[in-house]
Amino acid sequence: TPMTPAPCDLGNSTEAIKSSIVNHVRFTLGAYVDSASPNDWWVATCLAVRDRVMDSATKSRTLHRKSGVRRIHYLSLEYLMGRLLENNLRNSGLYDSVKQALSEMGKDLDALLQSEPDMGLGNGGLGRLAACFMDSLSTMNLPAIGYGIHYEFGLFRQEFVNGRQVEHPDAWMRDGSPWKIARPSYRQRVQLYGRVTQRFDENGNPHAQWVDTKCLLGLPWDIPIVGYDSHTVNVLRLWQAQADEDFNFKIFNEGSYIEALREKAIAETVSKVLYPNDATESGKELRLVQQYFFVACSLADIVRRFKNGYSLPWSEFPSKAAIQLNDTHPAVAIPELMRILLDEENLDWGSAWKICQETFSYTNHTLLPEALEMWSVGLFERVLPRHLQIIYRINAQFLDGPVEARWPGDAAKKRVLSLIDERGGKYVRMAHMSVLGGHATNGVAALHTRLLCERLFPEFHELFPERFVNITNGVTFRRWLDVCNPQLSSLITETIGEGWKKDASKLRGLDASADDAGFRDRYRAIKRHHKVVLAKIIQDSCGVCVSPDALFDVQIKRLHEYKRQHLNLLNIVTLYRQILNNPKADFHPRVFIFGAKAAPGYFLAKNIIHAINSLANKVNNDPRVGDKLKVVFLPNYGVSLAEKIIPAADLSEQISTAGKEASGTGNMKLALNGALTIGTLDGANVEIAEEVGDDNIFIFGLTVEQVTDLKARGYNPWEYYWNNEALRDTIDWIGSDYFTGHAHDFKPLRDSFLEHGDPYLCLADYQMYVDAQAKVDAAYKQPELWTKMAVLNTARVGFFSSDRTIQDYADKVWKLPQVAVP
Ligand code: 26M
Repeated sequence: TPMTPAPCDLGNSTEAIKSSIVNHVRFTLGAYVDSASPNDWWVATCLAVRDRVMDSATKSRTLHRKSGVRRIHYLSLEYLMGRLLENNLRNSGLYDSVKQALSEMGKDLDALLQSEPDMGLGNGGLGRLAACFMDSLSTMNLPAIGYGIHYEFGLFRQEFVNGRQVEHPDAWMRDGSPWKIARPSYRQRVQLYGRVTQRFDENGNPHAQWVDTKCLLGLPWDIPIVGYDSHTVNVLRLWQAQADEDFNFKIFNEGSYIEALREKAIAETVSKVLYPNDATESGKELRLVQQYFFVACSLADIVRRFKNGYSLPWSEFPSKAAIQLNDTHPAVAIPELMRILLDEENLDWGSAWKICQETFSYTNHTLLPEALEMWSVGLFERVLPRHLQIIYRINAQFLDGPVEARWPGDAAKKRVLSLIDERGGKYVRMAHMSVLGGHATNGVAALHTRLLCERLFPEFHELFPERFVNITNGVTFRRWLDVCNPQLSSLITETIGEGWKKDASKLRGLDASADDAGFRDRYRAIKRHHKVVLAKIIQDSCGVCVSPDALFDVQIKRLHEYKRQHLNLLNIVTLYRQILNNPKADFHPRVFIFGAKAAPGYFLAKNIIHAINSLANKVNNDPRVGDKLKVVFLPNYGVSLAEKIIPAADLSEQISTAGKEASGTGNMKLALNGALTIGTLDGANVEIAEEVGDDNIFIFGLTVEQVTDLKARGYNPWEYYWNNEALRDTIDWIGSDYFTGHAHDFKPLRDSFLEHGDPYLCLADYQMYVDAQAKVDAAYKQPELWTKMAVLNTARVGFFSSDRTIQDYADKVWKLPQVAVP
């Protein structure tokens, strides 16, 4: 019998870690310790950590398989992971020993941590939420696999040239990544295009057969996800597209060597790049191919595990696998599972459909009509002919069954409920299909879920009220407090013990400290420390000198009209005028800090960036303004920059038009770190206000109902323009040549306010916003009051931990038990 040695424990002592790191420098990287580069040390450190984590990953996987519990499979086109080393060190408890080991070898851990490139495989909120969920799933001991695409290029790197956004490719992967492991034995083959014929099974029953297809291979890369103080290590499995060798060989043999390589290059474009939109549907074929590619690979992987792991009838599939659709982007999973069950496993329609509905659930992340995914039937039919047939049959059964029963003969109801939109061309409605093909649909904040039921899906809600649930978003307090603000994390632990790290509701224990002057001093000192660090970053990247004693007013999020960075701009221009008109006014110095990427094809968003940068250039260099006002737009906003800005923020701008922001999650991170919110009653702001109390937040603006009424009455921005002199002067100034020397530069922005109807009601909310900002100024002048409010924010936002969110999903949607890994 073969002799395999017992698995060895690598050990977590400083000495053991030192030798692991040195071994990786020598044997993995082939370098000498004396001459290894900083990157070599970083890679070797990651690998030393990975070695220790991989064993837990294998243990978790084995335990999950043996215990036979249901697993959650999270399907998402985006994962905005950011950097991994520091998070993995803090979560695994290896931080201190690794820091010590490196320092004994003359290396600085902090410098290594900062050299890691961001893993930016997402656009914004939706992608970052998926990353927070992966962290919480491992922490909460829930058996989970995240599935996504191994993009070669993540979200573009942003630069400003003369104040305008310029995009560059993000080559995060150029040198590989020590965190990912290829799993060639789990490679999958997927079909695309082709046509549908019939075949007969052994009983003579007809089945559809998908033939003459093109094939792609999917190579999985696994990234371990370490939970905090838990032994569960789940994996994130990302698929890379490759050419099908068999397919190529045929062409090789026909002598078209160069042609064959061209095919290979085309195949590989499928996982090449993340689409940089975060709210507008583009309808591009490659995007549909990306969606199907990763969905087909993931489902084949899930089905393989079910068939190999158990010998159970198909009806038991949902008891082993739950699948969550992160928005409609992976919704083609519904017809794909139907196709597998019908065409490959020979199930009848009714059984297959029941399995589908028990398996899937869907999270909606937006109500914006332009973001709702619709694929033209022609395109869909060309790429996925069999899936279109299945969708038509799902639709027919739905309209002739439950819809006809509920509203007999009502053609209008059928038009709005149909999976096919026929109001001008034929389109597949992916959101409709997602509601229909699963057992639960959730919104991401209380208000959002209400609007989902009342406005987006009123008829579906009438038919299936029990299917709709609210699960308010959350963020991981490990990254958004422990990692980015270790000083505050320590102060909290010193004050109330460390129970809050596993149960964030315990943060309420800090409530009493808000009245403790000594505690407030320490809290304020920590905030000031982070402001000094951020001031240095601002100096280095914007060349602007800002005072850490100024109020740091922060708006960081994707650039979109509904988020209203241009409302913020209107206020800043108004303040600028006030300062020039009244230099002696008692106004506390303020630094307006922006971070935002605009979708490359979003013209007005880019115009807003240019306007803010041009305003910054004027304000920052105007001697009449001095230190009273500074405006900075930090380039290339992303997870790592957020980790620097958030702990340093005094004020958090959450000023979307009521009813437009599904939840927001930056609002939670900022409140947790003691920034006060100035915000509208939108998304999770509503619940943040309920938690922190009305005295500890600055709420302004029209409510959802008021927005609806105003629009119904006929909103006319000109009325606000003519009735408000300050507003008129502000807009006229933006439309002048003052900021760049060219009056036409910001004509698109000016026209959006006046000529194009101001679709997001900036002018209607303007005065209320300016007034709320004046209250902020007054409060900031009372440091003890301000700090008290900030402390109460930290103390009262425990509800917004993604651990709570994930527990809600586990209880209400997935019905998953926790499985402790010993
Ligand atoms: C669409 C077409 C082509 C390419 C990309 C897209 C696309 C990508 C991302 C569309 C939407 C995308 O994300 C939407 C999103 O990020 N929504 C945000 O989700 C957060 C988490 O739930 C919420 O907090 C935000 O309010 C919501 O805007």
